[in-house]
Amino acid sequence: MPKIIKIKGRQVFDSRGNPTVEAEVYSDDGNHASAIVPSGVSRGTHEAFELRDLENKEYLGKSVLKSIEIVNTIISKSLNNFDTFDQRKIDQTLLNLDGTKQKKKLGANSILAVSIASSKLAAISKKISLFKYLGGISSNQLPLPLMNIINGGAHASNSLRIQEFMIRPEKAKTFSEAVKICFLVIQKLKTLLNQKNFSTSVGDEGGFAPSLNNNEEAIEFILESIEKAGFKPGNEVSICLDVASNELYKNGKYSVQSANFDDPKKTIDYYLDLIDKYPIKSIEDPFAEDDWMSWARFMQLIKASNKNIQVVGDDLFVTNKERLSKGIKEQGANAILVKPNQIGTLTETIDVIKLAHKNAYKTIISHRSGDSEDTFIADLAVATGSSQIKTGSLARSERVAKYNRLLRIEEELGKHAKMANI
Ligand code: 2PG
Ligand code: MG
Repeated sequence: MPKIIKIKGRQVFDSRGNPTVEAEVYSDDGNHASAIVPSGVSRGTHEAFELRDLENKEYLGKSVLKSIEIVNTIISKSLNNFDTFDQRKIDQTLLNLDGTKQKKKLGANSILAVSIASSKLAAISKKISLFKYLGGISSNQLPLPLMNIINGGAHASNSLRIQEFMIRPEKAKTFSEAVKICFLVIQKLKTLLNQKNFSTSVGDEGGFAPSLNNNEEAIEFILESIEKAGFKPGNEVSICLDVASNELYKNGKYSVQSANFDDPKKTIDYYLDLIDKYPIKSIEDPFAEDDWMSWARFMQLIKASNKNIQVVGDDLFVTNKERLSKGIKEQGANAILVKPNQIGTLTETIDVIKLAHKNAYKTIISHRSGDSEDTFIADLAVATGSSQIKTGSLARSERVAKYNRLLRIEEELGKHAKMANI
């Protein structure tokens, strides 16, 4: 069994130009592997702790040098001589070293970089692809992309209330076909925006960030793009939203429709209207992270409507098993967004996915708005048989890198590759 002999941390930069952690793990068989941790901006308060040097004025309080020091000293020393194939033991040791609920001592960024890099190293030592190492030889399902093609909310400097307007190719038979469908819709959207003199510069996740007046206008543009690209809205290409409503919540009210705050009942009615009017198949974070009552009420109405709508918990669940268990009990959603850095170790991430699948919840593996060239989540999606991946638009290399990795995985699987269906 190869053993860990050295771990090295370094500060690198993410797609927003902010410092982040990279860890490199070396084993005694001569191999090494690295991982870069992403960072979100619309963060849930229940997420694991991201350690930054708030007092370091040189980097405006954003550097991660303390975290790098932790990787290079405490973590490196504690994992020395560990079996690289024993991911659970590696992660458990990291958890024990930290000892706090939200990983406040070492920082989830220090821990996750090492956790992920160790798994990549193990795959290299075994000379197999990462997705096969993580998921076993039967991993052969490619996820449907939830492609974010118009950016709003905290991800763009326009005034769109909803954060992400996405498309999902419902019937793609291969991953390459799925990407091609999204490409065609995006190209049409670009033409339509240009024709109406809207900006086609992009936001943090690569989607266009035009200064549209309201959510409906963005949806109408996407609808027209789907049709003009030659696809049937809803049937072949559906619209999916991430409201990221934590950002739009104050004193028990939501400003999802406009800058005015409405009570949750009105917000629920607004979503039901949108679903009635448009081919929307998935809504993420329609309510705030602790507004369990609105989530449950909404789910009841969705069920009663007999419409097959995916209701996704992101800030609600924060990739945390306890929060997901509560959601399952209270019937607050039917899908979970999975972001490894919300929880901090690979083992915990995989355990959450298992719990979700056991309870018939869909899983969507997700990037963060501040991301990097690291493509780990593409392999994770295939390894865990997750039906969807959310990793931005077909723009900005840190987003496209994940799609390109999935195209390579599909090629490697050859005739054994199959496409997820919803
Ligand atoms: C989200 C994510 C990713 P952030 O809300 O789903 O799209 O955004 O990384 O900013 O939390
Ligand atoms: Mg979200």
